[in-house]
Amino acid sequence: MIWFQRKHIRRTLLFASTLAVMVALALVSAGPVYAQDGVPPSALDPKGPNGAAISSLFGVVLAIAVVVFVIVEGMLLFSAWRFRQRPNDTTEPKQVHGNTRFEIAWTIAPAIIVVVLFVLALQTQQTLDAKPASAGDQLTVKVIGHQWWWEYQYPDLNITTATDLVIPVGKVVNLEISSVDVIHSFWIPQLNGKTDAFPNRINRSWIQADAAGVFYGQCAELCGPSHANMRSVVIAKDTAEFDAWVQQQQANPAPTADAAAQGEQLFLVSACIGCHQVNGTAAQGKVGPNLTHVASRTSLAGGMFTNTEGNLKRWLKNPPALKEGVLMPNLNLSDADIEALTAYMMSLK
Ligand code: HEC
Ligand SMILES: [Cu+2]
Repeated sequence: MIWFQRKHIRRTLLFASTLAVMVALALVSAGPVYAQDGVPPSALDPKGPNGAAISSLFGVVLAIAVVVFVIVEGMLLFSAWRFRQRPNDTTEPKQVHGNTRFEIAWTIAPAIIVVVLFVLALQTQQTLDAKPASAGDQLTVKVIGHQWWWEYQYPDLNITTATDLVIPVGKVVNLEISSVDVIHSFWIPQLNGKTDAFPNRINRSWIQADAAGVFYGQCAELCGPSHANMRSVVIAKDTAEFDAWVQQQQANPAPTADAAAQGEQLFLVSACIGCHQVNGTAAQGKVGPNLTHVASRTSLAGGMFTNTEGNLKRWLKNPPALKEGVLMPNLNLSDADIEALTAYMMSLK
C-alpha cells in the first residue's frame, strides 16, 4: 500500500514537471512576427454565408457533445463517489458482468447521434455548394498554391497578384483552386472551410464577405518546411474601392524617382527576371510572385512580413535566412543594389 502511494506521488511529480517544462518552452520560443499576429482568424467568428453555415453546425455539434459529456462524466463521478470504499468495508463488492439492457442502450444512443450529425453535415455541405439565389454578378479567381505562397489570377480582369486576395464586398467570388507543385489547402476560416489544392486538378469553392474587412488564412495541408509560413489575406473592399483597386492593378507602373529607375535597370539585367514578372517589361519569370504591383500588397513572402521598406531590404539581403526552404536564393546583393532594388519595388504600386 505504501509502495503504491509513493509510486503514485512520483508519477504526479513527473507529470507536473513535464507540463511545467512544456509551458516554459512554449513561452520562450519566439517565432517570426507575422503580419497577422494579434488577429487570429476564427472560424467561430464568421464574416460570410459559408463561414456562418459552418460555425452554426459547430454550435450544434458542440451542444450535443456537451450533453454527452455531462451525462457520461456525471455518471462516472457519481459511481466513484457512491460506491467508494468506506473504512469499515471488509468484503469485496458484488462482482457483476455485462448488462444486456445497458449495452443495447449505449449502442443505440450513439448510433442515433452519429446519424443526426451525418444528416446535419450533409445539409451544411449542400448550403456550401449552393450559391445564394440572389447571387447576381460574380467574380472568378484562380487560386494557385506554390511552395510557399498563394497566387491569384483574375482571368476576367487580367490581374495576377499574390498573398493578398482582394474581393468586392457582398459578391460571390468563385474560387478555382489548384497547385503548381505539391498538395496545399486554401483556408480562410472566417469565410469558408478548407479546399485542397492539387496539381493538374481544379477544385471549386466560393466565398462572399458580408462587410469590408481583412480576413486571414493559412495553408491547411502540410506542404514542406515553410508550410507554416504560407499564409493568405483576403481583403474585402466596397464596390468603389474595389473598382479603384482593379484600375490600379490593370495599369503598368512606371518608376518615377531616380533611385527607382536605377533599381529597375538593375532588376532588368539581374537574375530576378528569370523568376519574376513585371507587366510591361522584359521580366516574364513565373517561378515567384508577379511583382507588377508588389508595393500595393499588405504583406510579403506568403504573409510572413508586413510590406515595409525595412522588410523588403531584409528579404533581398538573404531570403533563405528569413524563410525556411524558400525557392528564392540569396543573390549576395551589395547594400547599394539592395537600396536601388528596394526603391524600385516600392515604386511598383
Ligand atoms: C530562382 C528564382 C528567384 C530569383 C532569381 C529571384 N526571386 Fe524573388 N522570389 C522568388 C520566389 C519563389 C518568391 C516567393 C518566396 C516565398 O514567399 O516563399 C520570391 C519572392 C520575392 C519577393 C516578395 C514578393 C511577394 O509578393 O511576396 C520580392 C520582393 C522578390 N522576390 C524580389 C526579387 C528580386 C528583386 C530579385 C532579384 C534581385 C529576385 N526576387 C530574384 C524567386 C526568385
Ligand atoms: Cu501548406
